Amino acid sequence: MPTYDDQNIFARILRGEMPNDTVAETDHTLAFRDIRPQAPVHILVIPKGKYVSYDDFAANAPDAEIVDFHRTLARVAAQAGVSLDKGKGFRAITNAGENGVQEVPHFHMHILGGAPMGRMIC
Ligand code: D5M
Repeated sequence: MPTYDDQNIFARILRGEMPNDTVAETDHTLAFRDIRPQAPVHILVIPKGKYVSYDDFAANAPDAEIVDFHRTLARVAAQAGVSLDKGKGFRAITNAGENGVQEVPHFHMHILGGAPMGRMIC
């Protein structure tokens, strides 16, 4: 697992060093709008803990942080009007590492919705 880089942009957001458009916050999780939206709704959900990628988070985060992360993601999707009970659905994805084309090395999931996403290649 790569070493966590304290200077990555999401670490700076969590330290309050960078502005962001927060939509939800809990003790363990922060959700904010993506600065380069690729869909009408494009929100990033990140743990406050220092996890490089999905596999780091899933293997090493305490259960309470993992549960809070997923509950927050679902709540944010509902608040944004894209959950199945409020809207027409969404895509939740994470990019990990070089082949996943992960730009920011702090684990995050993208919520994408508000329009049909198109079929994925697999
Ligand atoms: O995607 C990283 C995502 O993070 C990409 O969609 C742009 C977004 N990004 C980068 N900097 C910011 C700031 N400052 N605020 C909000 N969103 C940001 P990935 O390829 O999954 O690592």
